[in-house]
Amino acid sequence: MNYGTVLDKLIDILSAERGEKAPPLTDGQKPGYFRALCNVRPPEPVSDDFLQLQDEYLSARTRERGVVDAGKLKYNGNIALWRGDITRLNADAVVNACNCALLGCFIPLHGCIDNAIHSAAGVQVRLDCNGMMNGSLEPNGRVRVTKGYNLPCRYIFHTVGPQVDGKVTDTNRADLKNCYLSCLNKAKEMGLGSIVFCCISTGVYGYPKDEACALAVSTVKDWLKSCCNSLKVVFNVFTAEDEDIYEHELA
Ligand code: AR6
Repeated sequence: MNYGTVLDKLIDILSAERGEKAPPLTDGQKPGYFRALCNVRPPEPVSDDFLQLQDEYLSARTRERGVVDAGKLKYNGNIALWRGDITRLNADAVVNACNCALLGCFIPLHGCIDNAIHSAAGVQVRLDCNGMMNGSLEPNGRVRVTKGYNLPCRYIFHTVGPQVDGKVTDTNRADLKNCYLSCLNKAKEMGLGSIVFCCISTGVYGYPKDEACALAVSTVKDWLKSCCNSLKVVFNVFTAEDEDIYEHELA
């Protein structure tokens, strides 16, 4: 599908907000330019016209990426492992790995999951987060919930993992464990049927991947055993390296 005209309008609206005029762009450059404008956009009110066009565009992009039904993955007990882009998963909740401002990633086209989720879901997510945070900072290991908007999932669970500087500390471990527990408890409280975890803290925040995986898997398994046996839990990995680590840990 050619989104040229829709993107022209969206880019014009966001450029005008910044007091700029968009440069001449090829059709190939427009999606990235629009995403970058959304990434840097402060959480200020936006017009209904913009939202209608944005939702038309982003929901079409979501369909194009190909929606994957979390309920149909291969489960071992209640747990499945899936490699791919989390913005394709249709589940009750997907977990986003955030920073403490909880407003998403402001770096244009950055490769983190926070950027991927906000960019695919729409500017409404930053607005909702801003409404909840109101300038405060989110402690590590908790969870905040927004709707999924143009993602296939119903809800986004926003959690802040620990940043590891050198050696993993006991506080880092407790914080990461609390990210998983807070999300699992919230899913149970909301009566959800499925939740997708990304590899929290193991990218920009530098938590060693194998240690984080061992903690994630043991925390989820223990929780399922003692608290709830009906929730489906998906471990979502993005890289081949993480897939190997999780396959080994889950075996
Ligand atoms: N789908 C699934 N997993 C992904 C995707 C995706 N589209 N993109 C990345 N990952 P990171 P952190 C994986 O760095 O370490 C942000 O800027 C990636 O391979 O996104 O918790 C926040 O705003 C890795 O396994 O999150 C914070 O400032 C995992 O997501 C900071 O990064 C987490 O990597 C948080 O750092």
